[in-house]
Amino acid sequence: MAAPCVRTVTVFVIVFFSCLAGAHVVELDDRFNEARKSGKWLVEFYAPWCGHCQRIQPIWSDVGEKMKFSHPHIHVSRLDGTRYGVLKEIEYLLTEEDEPVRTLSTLQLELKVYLTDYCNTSIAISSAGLIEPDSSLYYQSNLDCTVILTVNNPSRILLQFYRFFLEERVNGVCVDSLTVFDGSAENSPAITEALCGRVDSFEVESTGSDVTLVFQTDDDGSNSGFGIFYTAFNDVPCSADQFQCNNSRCIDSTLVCDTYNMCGDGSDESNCDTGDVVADTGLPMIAIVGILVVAIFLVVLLYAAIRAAINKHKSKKLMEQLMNEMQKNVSANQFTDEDFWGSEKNS
Ligand SMILES: [Ca+2]
Ligand SMILES: [Ca+2]
Repeated sequence: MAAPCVRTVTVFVIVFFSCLAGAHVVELDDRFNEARKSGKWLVEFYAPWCGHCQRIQPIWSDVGEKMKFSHPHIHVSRLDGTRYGVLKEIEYLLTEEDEPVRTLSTLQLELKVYLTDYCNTSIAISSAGLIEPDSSLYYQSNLDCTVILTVNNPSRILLQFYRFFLEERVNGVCVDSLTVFDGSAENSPAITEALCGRVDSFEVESTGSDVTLVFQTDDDGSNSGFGIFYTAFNDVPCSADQFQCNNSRCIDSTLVCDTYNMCGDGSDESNCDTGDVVADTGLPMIAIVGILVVAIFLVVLLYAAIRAAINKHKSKKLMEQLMNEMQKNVSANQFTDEDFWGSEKNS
């Protein structure tokens, strides 16, 4: 008797997801763990800041539209890997109950650090990478984890928090928290307060060559955690093997045009020949589509106006020709009284 119940719940979830994501591609969240047990799923794992993911989006929508008719039993969908613990630039998974997950394409970020693998140690960094609590969807309980990031002098460290969701405060107090200190110890000045709950994206930078991250959790409750890009940088002048960002940060030149915004202002990704319309113009796709629609409308309007003017001119010329013809005919057919009454009337 359990199967119909599961099926009913799944249908509800699918309809709800569809409302969020549009007609052809389902936007998933962590409820996918349950929903995927029903039928086949074709999933794009994406990151909002990922240029590859933005470029593939129109294609993915097209795939969703076509498969809705050609393979209606397969759900085409997408999942924000930065929010739900799976950080891979693009990954497609075809899943079916009792079948193993098949990975068709994977491109991993190379320098990924799971914070809890390095508790109470230091990590020497030289370029850039990503920090997450661990590899699971939800961070662990009962953590008291201190990690020091260190770079060579005179470099400093930029931390970009692009997602942050820890357990909400209880009675106004953080029960799980992350705090960043500007130095190599917890008694260094704090760069951030003890952060918890949901926090919008933000960035901080060290004044020296070290930052200390302190991640503490209580014995109950969890959430999706955080994602932090770290970048080693120094101020201008930049060396020969560095790229100078528009914000005057100097970063490793290998970080240019790799789709990751490691400058903090996006300038390391702003002049890349990627064919990414969204990144090149700085406009959201909806604005570009809107501009195209308005442009097409104006062209059609201009065409209609020109055709109307041409037709009006033609009509005027035709009317003039008709009037001339009529005047000629009238002149050629002038009748005298004799034409009507004959010669007898005059006699
Ligand atoms: Ca907790
Ligand atoms: Ca970059």
